[in-house]
Parts: sequence; structure tokens; C-alpha cells
Amino acid sequence: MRKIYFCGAIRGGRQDADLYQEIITHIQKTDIVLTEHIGDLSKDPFKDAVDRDSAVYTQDTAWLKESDLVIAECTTPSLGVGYELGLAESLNKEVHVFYRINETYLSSMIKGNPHYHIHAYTNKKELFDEIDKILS
Ligand code: 6K6
Repeated sequence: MRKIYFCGAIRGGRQDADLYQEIITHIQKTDIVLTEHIGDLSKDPFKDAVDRDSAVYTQDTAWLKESDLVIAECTTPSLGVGYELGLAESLNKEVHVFYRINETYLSSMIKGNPHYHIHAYTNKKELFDEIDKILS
């Protein structure tokens, strides 16, 4: 089974957390999602625990290194996701970036980077059909 690193905003904003959970559950039908906590609304991401930040960074960068594929939902802008995308490029990982074209202007540093596969979508059917194509 492939190991998928899914990225979505945490401190950047949790308005799409339910959608992240749906994406994770969908991917888990066929593949392993290393970052299955991204859709977990029960955790408080704003706790100011330095130890926890350090553990998150160490774990997530290790998972990113061992992943086979990166999928990011970027409608909600996030510094952490931007960092992960840059790191994924430097590790030469295949990266797929999704965003809702009617709701955000994706950063030029992501949209303009030929390393990334950019997928604009307007509804969930388009989103999940495209994810299925990537995973098929
Ligand atoms: C988990 C769920 C809610 O809060 C947590 C604890 N915090 C984090 N746990 C795991 N990964 C994290 C956490 N905070 C940031 N990340 C990583 O950075 C994830 O892989 C996300 O893709 C990305 C989000 O960055 P911010 O800047 O929006 O927080």
C-alpha cells in the first residue's frame, strides 16, 4: 500500500477540517494516510506547548520523507502547508495541490511552480474524481 502524506491547514484555520477528514477517509479506502490527524477537530492546535511543536515538526518531517505521494488541500492558506510543499519538492516527491478556484487565489509560489500538479475544483465530486484518478 502507498503511503500518502496529506497536508491541510491547522493553525492556518480549521474551517475546512471536516473536508480534510472526508478526503482522508476517502484515501484510506485504497492507501495509507500518514497524517490522519489533519481532520481531527477534537485536538486544540493552539496550545502553546513548545515540546509539542517540536514533536509535531520531528514526526511530520519524518513522515514526509517516507511518503510515496503528497496531496495538499490549499484553499485555506497555511504557513505549515507551504513549508511542507517546499520540503516535498526538495525531496523530489510527487505533489498534488487542490484548491477551490472560486474561493481563493492560490499563491504564485505554488501555482507557478512546475514541480506541483495543480488541481482547481469547484465541488466535491470534482475533487474526489481527481483524487481517484491520481490514486488509480
Ligand atoms: C492536530 C490536529 C489539530 O492539532 C494538531 C496538533 N498539531 C499538529 N499536528 C500534526 N501536524 C501538524 C500540526 N500542526 C501543523 N502540522 C502540519 O503542518 C500538518 O502536516 C499540516 O499539513 C500543516 C499545517 O500547518 P499550520 O501552519 O496550518 O498549522
